[in-house]
Amino acid sequence: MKTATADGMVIDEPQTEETTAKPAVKLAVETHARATSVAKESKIYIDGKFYSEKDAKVSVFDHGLLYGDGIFEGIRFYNGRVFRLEEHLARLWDSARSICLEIPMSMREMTAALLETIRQNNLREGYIRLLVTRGVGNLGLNPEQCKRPSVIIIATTVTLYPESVYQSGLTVVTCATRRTNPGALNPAVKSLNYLNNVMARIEGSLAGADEALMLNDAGNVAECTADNVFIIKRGQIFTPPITAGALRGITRSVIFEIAAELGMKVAEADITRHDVFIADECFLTGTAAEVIPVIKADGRPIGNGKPGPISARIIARFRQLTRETGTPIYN
Ligand code: PXG
Repeated sequence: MKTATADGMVIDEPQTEETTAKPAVKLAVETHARATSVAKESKIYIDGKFYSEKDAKVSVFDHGLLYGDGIFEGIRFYNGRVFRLEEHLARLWDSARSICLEIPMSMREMTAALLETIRQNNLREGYIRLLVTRGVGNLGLNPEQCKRPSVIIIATTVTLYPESVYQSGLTVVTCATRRTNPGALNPAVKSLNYLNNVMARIEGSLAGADEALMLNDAGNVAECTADNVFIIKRGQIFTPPITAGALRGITRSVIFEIAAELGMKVAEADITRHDVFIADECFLTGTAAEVIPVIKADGRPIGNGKPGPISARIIARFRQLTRETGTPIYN
């Protein structure tokens, strides 16, 4: 059954018939209900319609799947408000322009679709994954065959790290996998091709670290696999410039604002591993990770090996901003 929303979007109602396959072996006694049996199915937006998780599918000929040809955003919402929505959409449109992809709706329509997706899922706190794929084409990589890009919006809950890690801090290692050279694929484009980051993430995990520090071709720090990097030395805050191969992180830009409020300035400067080793404090920023202290890099404790006081002040202010500002979802 289909219902139209106030925004004119069509929603596929969840099917009522039982579609789950019967288990091959039925347990004689169910001692307690499993979480999966009561978990609410999320509703996923694909090209103007909402689908249940099991029906939310894309074509195997979508170039997003075949070539990682597409773009995405990860966006958080807190306390019934979407945090920095305009900035995320502006970056999405920049990514699209850079790869010659035409987003098949206006920014206003995208905002309406995104807010409606959160409402459909009855969430006040969570994470949005917004994708625009090149769309369905043939097996050739030429995007001319792809007639229409697809828009997918997934709203879910998220806890990347437990609260204790924000208190105790993360460990990082430098990985051998270099951040892609901007001349090959510019890291400023938030594309669906994240294999470079995935490889770095695997290296970090194999080395037993929480995150991996990625260097650029010049050997300077670019960023971590899904987060920007900041260091603090003698009361001054530094972060690599975008030209070092860092994504223009939305959380990164919030740190610039918070620093100014605290009477500090963030210098965009090339940073080496040495600079990280001798830093007094270090923290990472990202939509999913938020602002999180780093206490060890390549086995060297940073500062006294504990999250630093300036990082703590920045984290506190960041949390306040996330709870008190943003685009309202309900009203
Ligand atoms: N660098 C890269 C490479 C990223 O992908 C950031 C920095 C931080 O940017 P924002 O705008 O979020 O402050 C990102 C963020 C995750 C995850 O699970 C995050 C990203 C992509 C994929 C997964 O944390 N993007």
